[in-house]
Amino acid sequence: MELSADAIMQMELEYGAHNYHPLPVVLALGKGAEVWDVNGKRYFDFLSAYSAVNQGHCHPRIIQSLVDQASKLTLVSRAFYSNELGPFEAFLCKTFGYDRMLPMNTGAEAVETAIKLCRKWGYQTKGIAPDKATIAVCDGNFHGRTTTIISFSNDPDARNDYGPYTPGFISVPYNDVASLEQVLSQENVVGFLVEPIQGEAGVIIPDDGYLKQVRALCDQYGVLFICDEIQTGIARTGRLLAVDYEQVRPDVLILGKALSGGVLPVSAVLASDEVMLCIQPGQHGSTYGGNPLGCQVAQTAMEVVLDEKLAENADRLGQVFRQGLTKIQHPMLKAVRGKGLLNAIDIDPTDGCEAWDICLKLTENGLLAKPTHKDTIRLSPPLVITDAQINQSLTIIEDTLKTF
Ligand code: IF1
Repeated sequence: MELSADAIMQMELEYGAHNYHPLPVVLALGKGAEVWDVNGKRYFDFLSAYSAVNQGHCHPRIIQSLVDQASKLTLVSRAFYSNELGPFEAFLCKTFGYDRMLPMNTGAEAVETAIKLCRKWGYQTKGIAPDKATIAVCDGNFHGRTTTIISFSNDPDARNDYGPYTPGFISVPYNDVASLEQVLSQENVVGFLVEPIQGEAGVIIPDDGYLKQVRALCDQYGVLFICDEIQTGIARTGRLLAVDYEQVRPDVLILGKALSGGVLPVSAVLASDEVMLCIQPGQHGSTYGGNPLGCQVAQTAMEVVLDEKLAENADRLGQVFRQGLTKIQHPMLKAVRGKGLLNAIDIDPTDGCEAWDICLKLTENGLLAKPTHKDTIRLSPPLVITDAQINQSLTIIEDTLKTF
């Protein structure tokens, strides 16, 4: 007997940690840009699991690769070779133009790997004094939830009461070249970790040229440009990588989420020989990192992105979507911004109604979206969404706003 939505939500209330506050919808099925709840109600998914489902829910090619590999070999650990990892490493390095790739699982693990790699490079190549390596980060950053990563967060929810914190990080204002130069010019700075667009901060897009200037400053001061494309990468912003808009190439590229099409966690760090080979056998690892099942799924997920030209689709439909949003005349709709299909709207709370209330109403009207912070709603559908679905979604958003 199928459990009701209320029964399922009650079970989470009773038995689960309360580390999230989900919208009251219980999903059971997904296909492309659409998901269905346990009562068979259909929704357009405008969160895409925070950009992990760029290829659409349960993409047939990706699922087929999962099913085929799952009955062959899923995990052998890195104590042995598997027939899937080498080819996947070569594929990813050739696709993104790097010498080497280190496979991990979650985004946070890949960020931690990039931090360790950068520090190791600093000591071994830049001759930084022991335990003095410093990495610059940005105010408003979100790079994951581990203790080291939240140590350099300035979001109280992410950081408070988790001390003592990992030292060795210095935070600069995002999109501020002068402040960045002031820090990168200091001794012991080995890296700059940055999102090309700040996702959780509310889809904050830096000025044109910012990333080019980051690249130039990192070259000038011998600092590694570490780019977190976990949310912005894999075609989400209308290019394969968000940094492609400025034709800059980070020294360390971090991928995750849609790298494996929302099927199972696969993340990766890409770098040059000079940087990556600072880590010797036994100095870093992971039980599931590089497992053959994840390699097969991720390679297929990437092939889907390339074959179906999802970056081009995101670029074109993102413009259609933002044009449609800007045509909506409503006093609560304060601002529209985004690149490709990574978009957000700012809501002007009115009569006690705020972004959360609008998201509740959107859910009732068949569109799932969630506020990133109090007054910003992220609107990021799977990149396989069609023109018709975008237009239907714009109508839902407009009709919903009109009820406030
Ligand atoms: C949550 C949002 C939060 C990320 C970037 C690394 C990671 C993420 C740029 C870590 C993960 C997720 C985590 C999830 C909600 C979502 C998120 F920004 F996408 F909206 F939290 F800020 N770098 N982002 O966005 O990857 O370890 O999760 O695989 O933690 O609530 P992960």
